[in-house]
Amino acid sequence: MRTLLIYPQYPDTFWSFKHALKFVHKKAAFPPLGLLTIASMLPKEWSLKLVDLNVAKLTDKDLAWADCAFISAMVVQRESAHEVIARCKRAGLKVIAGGPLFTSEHDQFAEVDYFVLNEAELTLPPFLEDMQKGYAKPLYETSDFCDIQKTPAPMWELMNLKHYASMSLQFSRGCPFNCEFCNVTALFGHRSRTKTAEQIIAELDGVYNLGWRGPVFFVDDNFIGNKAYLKAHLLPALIQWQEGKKGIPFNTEASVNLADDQILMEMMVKAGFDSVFIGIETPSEESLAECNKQQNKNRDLIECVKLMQRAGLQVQGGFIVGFDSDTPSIFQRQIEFIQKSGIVTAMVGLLNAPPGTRLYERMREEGRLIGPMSGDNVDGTTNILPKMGHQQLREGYRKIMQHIYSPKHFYTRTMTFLREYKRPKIRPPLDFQRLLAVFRSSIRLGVLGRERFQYWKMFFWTLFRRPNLFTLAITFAIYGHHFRKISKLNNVQ
Ligand code: B12
Repeated sequence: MRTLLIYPQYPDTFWSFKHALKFVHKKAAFPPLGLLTIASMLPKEWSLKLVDLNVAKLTDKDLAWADCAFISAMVVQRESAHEVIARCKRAGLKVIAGGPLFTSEHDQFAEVDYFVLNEAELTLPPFLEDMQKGYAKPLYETSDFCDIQKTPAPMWELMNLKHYASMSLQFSRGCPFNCEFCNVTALFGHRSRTKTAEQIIAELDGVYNLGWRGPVFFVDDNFIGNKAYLKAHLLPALIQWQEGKKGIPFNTEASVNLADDQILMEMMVKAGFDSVFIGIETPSEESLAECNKQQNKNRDLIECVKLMQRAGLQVQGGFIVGFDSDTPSIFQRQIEFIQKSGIVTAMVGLLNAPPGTRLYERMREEGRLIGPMSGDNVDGTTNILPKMGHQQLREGYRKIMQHIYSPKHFYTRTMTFLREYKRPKIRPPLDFQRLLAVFRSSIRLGVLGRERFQYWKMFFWTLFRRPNLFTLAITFAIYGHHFRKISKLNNVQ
């Protein structure tokens, strides 16, 4: 069976990093891990070709070669997914679709031949078995969660490493918490299911042996869901793996209670972690109570962020406005929080209700659902009727984005962070592309950009005061450029 594994194109969004990737001559931030993983579950005798539309074109030759196409996507890739499916069908291919987009809205894709939904570890084997017998059904789904200790390592060799800024791998799925707006527990369960340390080391060896020398993103819903296993097994194994190697920093996603555990933070940093994405959401205790974000309540969130930064972990933060308890003062409070915390990469969005969440059910009961989600939670849209009124919420949101991404405040915040941050020992190598990025940024941002004054101020400040963080500072300047472009595109700048 000649098989295409196709990943549709992302639109130009906050997380696409499109305007930042140009500086380092990369085409996409991460490879499509879901497709690489299912590739390892397909029969060994099949011929496979990966086409990630974010880094390459789907050619007529590809379509003429193939018998079938396996497609994976997130909601944000909806439009491109429709186009890809239509092309595959015109070329006479059988289309098999799975992954988050199709799991949440398969009824919108009439042209797909077979839906293999939820976790492929459970749904793909029965599909393949039925297909080989000649009577595959149109839909395979499950409400069970698989044992990821049986998940095979992704088939890294299918991708072209040089197009990506970071690699990704997955240690765990699921999250012990129960936030009202989050669909992680519905999709992946409450219990943190972990791979073994041996599996992760084998996966890391896989990318390392292919020649990867750059950052690796652990794409876990909550990396610290099983702290005991981390401390006893995974982190010691990672610390040992890093010995004698250069330039493989890690980053991940975790809950804010990471700040309570100094030993865990120290071990993570020693293992190579240099940044974590944390769902901070809001400085309002009422709104935290409303969405049941227990782990963020009754604590000094700024101090938690600083503790992590001082330990050597850059904190990237998710923020939400539009909770029922939010009053008009929330916008200024969010601005002050973000500026004070030194969270440079602040993902601020309007409250949305993803299907499958308790929030979605509540909004439906209250008659406040107004349509499907856009899939991009930083575009200033929402699928619910906010209590404060859409106009006021949108205006307040625009005020936050204008403030935190204006050159003056963005660079001030970056310097707040650089003052606090403990430089990690494990850093990506300063290769030719990164050096070129410094040069490109000095022209694009320092000469042509409207932030030229702030750019040079930070450039020299870092050079003299925090020289070890110089390339990180330049990376932030480039991110700022991307975030401003996206805000403009979303009409919130
Ligand atoms: C890494 C990640 C990203 C990366 C993307 C990397 C990439 N190239 O794919 C980044 C940081 C860019 C990202 C961004 C966003 N993400 Co994201 N992301 C994740 C995360 C944490 C891990 C994804 C992953 O690699 N998983 C590991 C692989 C092995 O799992 P998988 O892809 O799901 O594949 C499994 C199954 O789905 C299935 N499968 C997948 N594809 C296919 C295809 C076929 C044919 C078959 C049979 C089976 C199958 O089999 C696999 C094995 O079980 C997930 C949460 C999660 N735990 O999955 C969210 C998640 C995918 N993201 C989500 C969202 C909403 C976003 C954002 C909009 C913003 C946000 N809130 O994060 C942006 C949009 C992207 C953009 N460019 O604008 C949602 C998607 C919801 C949806 N229904 O689409 C998720 C599920 C998180 C959530 N809580 O809702 N994200």
